[in-house]
Amino acid sequence: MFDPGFLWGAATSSYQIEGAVAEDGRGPSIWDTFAATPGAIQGGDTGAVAADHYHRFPGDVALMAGLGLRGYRFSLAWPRIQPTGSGAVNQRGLDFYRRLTDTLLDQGIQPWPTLYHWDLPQPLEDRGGWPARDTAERFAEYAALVHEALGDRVTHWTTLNEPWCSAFLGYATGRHAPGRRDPAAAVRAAHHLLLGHGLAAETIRGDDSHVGITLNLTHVTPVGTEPADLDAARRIDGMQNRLFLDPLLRGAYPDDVLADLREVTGFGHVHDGDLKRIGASLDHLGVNYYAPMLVGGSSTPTQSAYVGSPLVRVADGGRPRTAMGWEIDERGLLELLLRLKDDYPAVPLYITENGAAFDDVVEHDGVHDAHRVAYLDGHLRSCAQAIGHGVPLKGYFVWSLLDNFEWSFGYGPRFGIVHVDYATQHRTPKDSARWYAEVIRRGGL
Ligand code: IFM
Repeated sequence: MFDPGFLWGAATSSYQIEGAVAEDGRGPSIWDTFAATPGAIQGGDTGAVAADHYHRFPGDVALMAGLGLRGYRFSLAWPRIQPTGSGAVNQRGLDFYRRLTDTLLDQGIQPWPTLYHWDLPQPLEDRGGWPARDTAERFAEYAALVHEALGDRVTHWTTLNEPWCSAFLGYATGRHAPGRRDPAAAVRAAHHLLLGHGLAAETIRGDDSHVGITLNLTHVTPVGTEPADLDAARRIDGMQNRLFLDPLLRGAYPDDVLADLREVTGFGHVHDGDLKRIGASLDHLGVNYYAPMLVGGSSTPTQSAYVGSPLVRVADGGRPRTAMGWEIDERGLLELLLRLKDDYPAVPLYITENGAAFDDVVEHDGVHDAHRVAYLDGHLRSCAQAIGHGVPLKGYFVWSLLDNFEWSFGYGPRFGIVHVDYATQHRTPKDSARWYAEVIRRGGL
């Protein structure tokens, strides 16, 4: 069961909702550049306007208060604060987040900021991006500036959102900004993201500042018992989960994953002392869970985000799917949470994203998104069960508060519990928003 202090929240990210990409001194990010690349984003969509949250945040915070949210997870756009990725602060950019934070606090909503949700300042990418060690140093400098400005109002900080995506979708498959296809660069990026997290944590942590990171984790099972299937499951679990969890919570990369990755690159970019810094950095861990993975061995090599493991295929588990094509399985969340408890040192856990895109229909009397209600209900039941088994789960943020820019899929998929009409920017709480408000009011299901 959920205790009275359980943090009930909703999440968004800067580039996905803010718009105002050229206002108040904001510099370009890799997502502005990528979105302007023909063919990169479905329908040629961009985040230029998005949900116009930059201008509409007071109304959006009022909406959150109306739903009874206790926490709001948002991200800060680094290029608003340091338009070129280094040097002096752009006060107007920082002021936006000051106003947002104050408005949240006025409504009794805990601000839960993420420092980096993928919008790297373009000038840093031009100097090498995350595959370059310097980007980790720049990130720590930026984190210190933000902490200095907001540290009196924020207690819980998240450094990075889903470094797996930044590294492997950004630098290996090219599906995300900056759109590079260089597996060795992706492996270096993964390490420098973790290092950036560790360095930032050193500057932020203190009596009143707790630091976490958000990882996109999954529950991996093999499709059969053949050695190739078992090896596929080991490899995918290694790349998706353990490549990040082990350095953060055990201070070392897993040997088997290092061996898999040696096909791709050496590890000269990992310097003495890096893992010590990364491994001493967490006060809490954010878990993003959407779907499980069923995998098997393959005889046909494929290029995927799982660099170093070409002989792996993703199998069909035969379950219903969301509009993203992701299989729905709340049991996977329970298994994942139990595994975190069993395999890693205890650290408070927060579900920092969980939710689903469905093909919502706007009717004359609202958006009756029963599929989303069922999805959220099932996953919250898994959370309750996990807590019953002793998992230190302290909060849950639904993804997402608002319909928003779903990266390379553009505005097609809708994850919000609040519908956004992009032509008018009118917000309509869906049935799921009303349902979630009631869950919060009751303190559980
Ligand atoms: O929209 C994204 C979010 O930015 C990161 N986690 C997954 C979500 C759904 O794809």
